[in-house]
Amino acid sequence: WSGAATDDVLSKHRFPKDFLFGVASSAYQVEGGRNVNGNGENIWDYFTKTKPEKFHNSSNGDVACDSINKFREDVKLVKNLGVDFYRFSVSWSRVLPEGYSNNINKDGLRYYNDLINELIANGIEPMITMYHYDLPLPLHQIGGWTNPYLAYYFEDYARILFSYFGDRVKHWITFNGGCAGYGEDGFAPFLNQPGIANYICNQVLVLAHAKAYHLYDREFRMLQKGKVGVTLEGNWYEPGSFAVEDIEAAERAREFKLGVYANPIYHPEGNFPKAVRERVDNISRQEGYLRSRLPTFSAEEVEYVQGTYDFLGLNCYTTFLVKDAEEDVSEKTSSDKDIRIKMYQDKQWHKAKSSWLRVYPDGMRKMLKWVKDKYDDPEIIITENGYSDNGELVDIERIKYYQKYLSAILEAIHEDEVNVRGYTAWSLMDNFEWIMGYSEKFGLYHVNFSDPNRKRTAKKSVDWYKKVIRERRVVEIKEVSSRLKGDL
Ligand code: PNW
Repeated sequence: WSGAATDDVLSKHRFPKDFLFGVASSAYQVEGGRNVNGNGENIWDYFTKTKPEKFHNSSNGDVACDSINKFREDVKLVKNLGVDFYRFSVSWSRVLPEGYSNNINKDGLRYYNDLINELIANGIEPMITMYHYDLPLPLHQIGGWTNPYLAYYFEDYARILFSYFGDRVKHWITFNGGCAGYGEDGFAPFLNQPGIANYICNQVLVLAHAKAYHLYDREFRMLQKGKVGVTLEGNWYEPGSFAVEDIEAAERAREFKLGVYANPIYHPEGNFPKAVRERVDNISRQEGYLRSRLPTFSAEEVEYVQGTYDFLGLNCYTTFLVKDAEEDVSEKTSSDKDIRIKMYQDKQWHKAKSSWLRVYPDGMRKMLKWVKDKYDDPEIIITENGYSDNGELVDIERIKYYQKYLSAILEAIHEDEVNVRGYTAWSLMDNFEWIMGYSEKFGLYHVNFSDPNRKRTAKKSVDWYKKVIRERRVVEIKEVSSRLKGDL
């Protein structure tokens, strides 16, 4: 028994000293206060009103968790967890009501200023997502993320955020996720032009991110000394069998889902992944298009975008199984056709409330290793990970989920030497879950949505996560179960 050996054994079960723990939310999902003076309309305001049938119970985020009025209480909840940082997003249309930089809403600025100061006064680091799916309506009306000028307007918006908040904010996430709602019908703006709109959006988003990054480099980094990155969907795609075609199909899925965003920014060579380029070019030709549906980056753009990161944010919830599919030329244009796969999940994996969310923690570890190998070992922050249910206060399944996924992250850190620097639980509290409205709950805190006061109550997972953070290790459920017994 040497002391060193015991330390080593112990350390494998611990998070590194400088590892950061956090908790997340996003503006439209929690803030409410959509109808206050000076606030502009965004695509969620617009579509929840004009297409209420798209949303569970026709619900909307007009009030949501009312965080616009209750942010000081929210900060108390965050503080109670003992986390290092709070990841929240700024509502673009609250700061710039029309999306453009000529009209700044003072009340909007004041809100985020107050929130940032309240966090810092409580020893919590603010981590800001600049864009979490909530595009100002006027920008949608000029084509949204299919309009290349959005990259310029995003740069202007970024400038305003860096200028007003950059003295105190040291972690910036330009974008959350990707082009949801451009290639399917399950998300605003419900464009549903698969194989076309999502690829254009993809390119514009990547360019907009790069513009914001370069702006920070040129004008803010020296003084503010923060970090800028992007958050991407980091769900894992696992081959459905050992067959070579299925192994290749899973790799194709990763490149089409994550690689199209990550490759231009994080891959040493930049640009869209080669396999994506080839397939979309070929299939576009077969389909009779006179040009590829996948936009091209010029050589200057490839260089401009490549390397524009200080860290990579990953939202990782689940795993999909992938099988190769038959080529079917008669099928109409879509990115699914381009990828040519069948995607499914194993019915044996425990299912959460959300239709897409099944528990397979090894996917987290595999994704982290894949990203490390593919993109030259970047600094990674898990910016979302969480479990949905009906909102039970005794949320044993959520604790089990977190326990398993955090163990997978520890393995990635200690066994695979992946450079994971932080972890963020989604979400601080139950909130507006996009088209699912208030029917799926991801919160550590329960919110009573029929109470005008939107009362918050800690779930059992709060106790558990607090202990994890305090002790910097994955706490077993039985270690908090004495306190749970009365409830079980
Ligand atoms: C996240 N998938 O996105 C969002 O960033 C959050 O706003 C949201 O509340 C959370 O998911 C829970 O739904 C995801 O296809 C998008 O597996 C897609 C997937 C998962 C999460």
